[in-house]
Amino acid sequence: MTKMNILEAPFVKEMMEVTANMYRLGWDERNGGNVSYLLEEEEVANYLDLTNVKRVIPIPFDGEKLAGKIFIVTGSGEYFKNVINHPERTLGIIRISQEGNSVELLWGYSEGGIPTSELPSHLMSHMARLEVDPENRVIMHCHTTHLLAMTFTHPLNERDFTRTLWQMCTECLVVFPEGVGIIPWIVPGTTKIGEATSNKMKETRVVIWPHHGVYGAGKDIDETFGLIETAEKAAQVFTYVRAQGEILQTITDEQLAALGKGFNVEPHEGYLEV
Ligand code: 2HA
Ligand code: ZN
Repeated sequence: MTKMNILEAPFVKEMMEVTANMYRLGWDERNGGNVSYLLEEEEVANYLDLTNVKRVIPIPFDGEKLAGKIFIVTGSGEYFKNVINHPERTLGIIRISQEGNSVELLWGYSEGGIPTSELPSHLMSHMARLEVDPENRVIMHCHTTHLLAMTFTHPLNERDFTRTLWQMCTECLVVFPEGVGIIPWIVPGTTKIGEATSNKMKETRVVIWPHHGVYGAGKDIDETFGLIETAEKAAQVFTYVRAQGEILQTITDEQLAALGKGFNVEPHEGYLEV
């Protein structure tokens, strides 16, 4: 069967578009940020011969729970700025090996590249999210400017941080009723930060990396981007509010609770005083 052109595949186009948007918004300077997207085997088979493994790339952690699963992932060291013009070099389609200790390259990384240095955090987060939500397909990391800045000026406890974000824009509680998770500062790219991030991902789809950036999870690219965009917008408003001066009024806990009822979402237990 003749295969369709992979550069026309919706999942490749979505990766090109979302990385361009993230770059445009200033969230991904230089090689900052990474995205991984779980694909359906049948979908990929329309474009690629799945028996044609171009390279086998070892991974330094146990990915066995995801054996056989196929992801499109941004490449290590690549700039989001360049994905739109060089998808074949900057993106790769990988399949997790049966042993879970390597990935099989099916397409991309055309100049010898490898998956993002944050692959441990991505794959461990996929495992964690799939356990609580089988529909989860996307993990996204970026350096959202205002959320990052907030990790210097706001207490880093999850309840307070979540409450502040919820108060900054009415939409926030509806978009992330479970709140945001926050891990300690840890060296990026490590299995340790992957474990910390994925543990949080069992409870929240937004995980803040202090003084670094944010992780988001969702069922598709749009939803995950929208989630990060909403949290980042709240952090931007927080920045303006702080710069403008004294806070004279805010959304009350009663109003936040009413919002949850109105939109049929359950705010994180104990986060509202009502
Ligand atoms: O891949 O953002 O966290 C570059 C990074 C590391
Ligand atoms: Zn980063």
